[in-house]
Amino acid sequence: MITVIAGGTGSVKLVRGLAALEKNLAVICNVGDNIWIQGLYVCPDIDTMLYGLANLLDKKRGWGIKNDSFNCLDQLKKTGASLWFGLGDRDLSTHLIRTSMIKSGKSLSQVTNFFRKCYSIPTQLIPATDTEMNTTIVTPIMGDMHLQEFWVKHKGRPRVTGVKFANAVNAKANPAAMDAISQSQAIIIAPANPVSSIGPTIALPELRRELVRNRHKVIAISPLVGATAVSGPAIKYMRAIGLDNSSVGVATYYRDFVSKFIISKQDHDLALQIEALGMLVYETNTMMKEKKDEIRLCSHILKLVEK
Ligand code: FO1
Repeated sequence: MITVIAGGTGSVKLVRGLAALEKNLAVICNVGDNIWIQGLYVCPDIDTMLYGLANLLDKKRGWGIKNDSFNCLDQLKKTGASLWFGLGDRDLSTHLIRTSMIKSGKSLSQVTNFFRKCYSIPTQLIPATDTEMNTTIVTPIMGDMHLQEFWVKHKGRPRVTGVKFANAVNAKANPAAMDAISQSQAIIIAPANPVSSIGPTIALPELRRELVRNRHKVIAISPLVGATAVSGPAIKYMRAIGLDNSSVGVATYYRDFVSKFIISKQDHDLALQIEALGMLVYETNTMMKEKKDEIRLCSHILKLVEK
């Protein structure tokens, strides 16, 4: 069994590639970007994974359902609601069902498994925790705000001086995630925003301890090529928490629990600095533009697992 620790869009590509090569796959999903909007519980990274694996994802946007419309949102705006979060009409069906299941006492794990079965997805999808927690962005001028407020409402513009994972210390790691880590042949950290996509999961104390215990099995792929993030505000968050804005910064963030680190060939010059953190470094083409790139990178990763 292979377990992936995942975030949103970039992670879907990796999981799709791995799923094509390995049947027994589990994905531990980020829950830090979950948010209540208009009384609905929205779980963007879980949904991106569900839609991506069900071939429903709007690949251009990287979130939501392809060919979706926004009539409900437009109508809500006509009633004066301040709606800065783009909930599509089809996507809304997920949030409506999820919210009613959660309100009737089901856990996020049960709800996620329900959707997984609806879409006939063989990969196990495990929310990192069933406890509600969220990622807070610290800005010096506008104060603390939810990650979605920072990224979507304020378009990622405010200066950032910190990132906090509210409630992570009190959140119980999902027992299924703990089992997946201990029983897997390898744990793969997807090439995702290290702070906002992977950060909330590794901030769960029990889960982090389990990763540290299994460090020899943990492989990470850097989401950076040079000082550029493949997408999103990774560099901004990394700087805010005092990390170097390069693959060395990502490796430093993961050093306690990662033993093999994959970087872009273009970052060859950083290999020695990363090795000095006690990791084996592998260089390859880490970009996944097309399906064949997903398979190529994942085959490379699986070869490292066999070593
Ligand atoms: N991202 C945006 O930039 N604008 C949106 O209006 C938006 C809506 C949205 C709705 C559902 C969903 O699952 C994701 C959505 N995202 C939107 C993406 C999301 O903000 C982030 O990119 C992820 O949380 C980070 O992985």
